[in-house]
Amino acid sequence: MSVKNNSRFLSLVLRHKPETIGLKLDKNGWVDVDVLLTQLKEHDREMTMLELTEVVTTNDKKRFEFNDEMTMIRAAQGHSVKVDLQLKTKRPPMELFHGTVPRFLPDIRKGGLKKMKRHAVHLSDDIKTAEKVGSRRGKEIILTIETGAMYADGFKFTQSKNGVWLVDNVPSKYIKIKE
Ligand code: HQG
Repeated sequence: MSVKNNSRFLSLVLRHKPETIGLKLDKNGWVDVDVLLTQLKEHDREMTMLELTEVVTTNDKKRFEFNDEMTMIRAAQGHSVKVDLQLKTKRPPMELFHGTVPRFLPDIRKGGLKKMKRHAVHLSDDIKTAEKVGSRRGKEIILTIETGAMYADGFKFTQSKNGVWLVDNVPSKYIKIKE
């Protein structure tokens, strides 16, 4: 199995469907590394510790993280299962970006950005990342979010270890749409 393939499968089990290989994430999203390797093997997705480490260190978006002792692993963000990542709230820059596609704009204009199936709305501090995120679904549109104003109004922001900014929702009044 290639590193990319392993990474995709880890995203599935560490963010969305741990039950696929009989795993249970703890309330903060962590899984014991030995248990993970055992369950992977039992479900014909065997990975060595070396291969697992390779996925964690080479992953383009640093999607996974080990604890300091490397006995536990979790996804850094992007979950659809309920987890509390226990991230500290943090003051965001004045503006952050979100990439989406035209077909979602009417609903976003009406109801703002919602977390949909994930645990939070994902924002980035660079336009390039937002372009990449949006272009997964079609011709991307970049939304500029007035996060400084949101922060002043009491919205809580966190930043995952891999740099993604997370917020529960973004009302439309803070969204500037460049078309
Ligand atoms: C849209 C991937 C209608 C939102 C990416 C987005 C990112 C609305 C989609 C990370 C809406 C949700 C996150 C509303 C938001 N009405 N549509 N009110 N509010 N939307 O995948 O930000 O490879 O959950 O614009 O690269 O696209 O998984 O979020 O298009 O980093 O690591 O609903 O996921 O990373 O889609 O992507 P998603 P996202 P990974």
